[in-house]
Amino acid sequence: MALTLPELPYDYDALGEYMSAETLEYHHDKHHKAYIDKGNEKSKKELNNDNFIPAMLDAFKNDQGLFNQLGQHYNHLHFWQWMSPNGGGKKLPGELEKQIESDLGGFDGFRKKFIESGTGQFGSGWVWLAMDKNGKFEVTSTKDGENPICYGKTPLLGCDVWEHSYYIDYRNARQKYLEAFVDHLINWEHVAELYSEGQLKEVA
Ligand code: MN3
Repeated sequence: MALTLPELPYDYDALGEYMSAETLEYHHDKHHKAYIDKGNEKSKKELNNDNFIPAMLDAFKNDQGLFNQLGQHYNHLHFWQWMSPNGGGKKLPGELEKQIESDLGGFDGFRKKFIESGTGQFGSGWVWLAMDKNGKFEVTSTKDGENPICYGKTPLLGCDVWEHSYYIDYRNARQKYLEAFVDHLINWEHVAELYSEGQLKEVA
């Protein structure tokens, strides 16, 4: 066993004009696959889904070259699931909506912060909705392949702001891409799942 590339959870053309089949073919089949191949190649031990997150955190401290691949594998694994056809907008599951209301000023506050943070991330990286150890939500961005786990936080939602994620469909208009992601693509059900798993972890 080694890390493998999961299939997309929808057809390549399922996200319509918001993210084209051409983007998904390059991004999933080539970019994500390359992170997996290089991660398997660089790792001194056999990686699998169970030992992968501890290996990513170890590499974050000790092996930047390996971390780049493993961080990006984690980020993309969820990125495909953080989108769905007819997603996005204000249709938030109840518990999630309450927490976004109290910590971020509701959907509108979240939307503004998420788009600003993603637009403001200089160079390649990711923008996140994350939960800290006290269960408080925050919007943050990270560079390159980093993610909130590296900083002891739970990622609930992430959007890839590397140019390979939007250049075919939006050219250099990163803000338009982020607006489309928030308004039409976010799979809130997956965000809610990660939120309840994160709450369980805190109790345990
Ligand atoms: Mn990417």
